[in-house]
Amino acid sequence: MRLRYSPTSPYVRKVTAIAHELGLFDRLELVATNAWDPVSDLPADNPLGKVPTLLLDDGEALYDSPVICAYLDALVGDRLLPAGGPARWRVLRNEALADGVLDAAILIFIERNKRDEAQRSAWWEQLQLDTVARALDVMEGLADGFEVEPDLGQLTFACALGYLDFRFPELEWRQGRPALERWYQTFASRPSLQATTPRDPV
Ligand SMILES: N[C@@H](CCC(=O)N[C@@H](CS)C(=O)NCC(=O)O)C(=O)O
Repeated sequence: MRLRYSPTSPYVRKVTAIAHELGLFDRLELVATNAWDPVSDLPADNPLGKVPTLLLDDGEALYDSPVICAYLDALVGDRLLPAGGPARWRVLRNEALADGVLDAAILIFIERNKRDEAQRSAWWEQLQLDTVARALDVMEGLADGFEVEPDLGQLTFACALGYLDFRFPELEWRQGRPALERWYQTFASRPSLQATTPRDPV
């Protein structure tokens, strides 16, 4: 399998962390891809022009990160995403919650770093910040109830919080969220997360 990736994408991190958890990382051939390059060939594999994109050995392309993670998990027999029952929907909902934090944070990152200053909108940025804050408050309420065994939802939570630490330390997400902080402090030491901690390329 070939994974089109960029080194700082939190969605890519999610996929690679899950691959580590499942013992599949060595089966991924990593293909560095700049999704922002206007002449990138990425759209030939993924018309949405986004990483992560997983290319299967039969030529099929899978996107986006929830689909890729579910695929990898199915390969090894549903270890991080329960096959059915209420637990499945809870895990998927938690994944969507943390993905939503990432979606809003990425929009802020784009606004601040890729958009001309004259075009930036404080109103738009505030909408995204409010989304992040609301989602984090819900995550705070969920953190104490997490199972000891990791699942896809928890791993996505960790990638979202890691991304906030990486790009938005000034948001101080730990402030007023002691349960989430406590949970993350332990959970972030998992080898899969240590191996994928985001860093700017040197
Ligand atoms: N919902 C997608 C989001 C992926 C995404 O937004 N990736 C970013 C990199 S962090 C990207 O490729 N952006 C390029 C673009 O939007 O043109 C997923 O979960 O995979």
